[in-house]
Amino acid sequence: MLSVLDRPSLDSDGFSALRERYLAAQLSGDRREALRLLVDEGLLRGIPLQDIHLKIIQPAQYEIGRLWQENRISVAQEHLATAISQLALSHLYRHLPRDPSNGKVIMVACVEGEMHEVGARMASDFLEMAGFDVRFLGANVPTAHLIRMLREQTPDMLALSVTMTYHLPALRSAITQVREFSSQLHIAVGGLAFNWANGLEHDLDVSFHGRDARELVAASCRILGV
Ligand code: B12
Repeated sequence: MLSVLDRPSLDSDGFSALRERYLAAQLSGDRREALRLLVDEGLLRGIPLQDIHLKIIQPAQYEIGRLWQENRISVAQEHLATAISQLALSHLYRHLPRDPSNGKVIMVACVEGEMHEVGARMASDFLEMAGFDVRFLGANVPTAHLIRMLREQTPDMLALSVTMTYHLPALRSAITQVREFSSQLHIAVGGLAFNWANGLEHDLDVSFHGRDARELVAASCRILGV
């Protein structure tokens, strides 16, 4: 059976045109236009939600990062643009197509100190589309409180997100403390930091490392046998 994550979509030219217009709306701070593009010209024209996430919002956010790094936009403009993507994700959340529930619970958190939460949030939405029950804890989760929550409501898998390489010690510490609590709990790790720390995943006591939300879903299905 086809999953909701396998539907056909636009060609690459169609995506880049829509992405450019979305980015322009973000940069001008036009929330209405940004949402109109994603909903009226995306969703309602049959573009699958996972493509809106991975081929429009994610690359637009990366482009915002590039413009910021090159000092072509200010921190304030980055905040404005990111707030629009957060609004869009909230709005699109209501429209997520969902496979039937598979009964498995996945907890998703950014490690202590990590403020980049958009990727973890997107990964959470993808897991939900695939039928997982998700507990999304957001940015900067103190490790002691993460462990406390794991004790209170142990999930089938924990997914940890890290963007800044200087948060990798926090990731290692979180994994060590989770292992003291349970040597069996599946742990998935991901986020941009792994692009800059090649091969690190082999050195960690985890079940899976992945580059994007789609890979996380595939691995979660495999590891949890659904
Ligand atoms: C928005 C943003 C911020 C916002 C974040 C707000 C928020 N609520 O999330 C704020 C302003 C807080 C911020 C702060 C900083 N930022 Co910033 N930020 C960004 C920006 C522009 C976009 C991030 C984003 O939204 N990405 C979109 C999501 C969808 O992509 P993603 O995170 O990669 O997630 C995908 C995958 O990685 C994966 N994934 C993610 N998590 C997980 C988990 C698992 C288990 C798996 C399998 C997969 C997975 O799946 C996701 C979906 O496909 C990036 C640019 C970039 N290239 O990412 C810079 C960027 C990451 N930031 C950067 C920097 C330098 C900083 C600061 C240090 C700036 C400063 N001087 O203060 C601080 C650090 C803050 C901190 N303590 O963490 C640099 C990092 C450069 C580097 N090499 O280290 C970047 C790359 C910008 C740049 N080009 O210079 N930032």
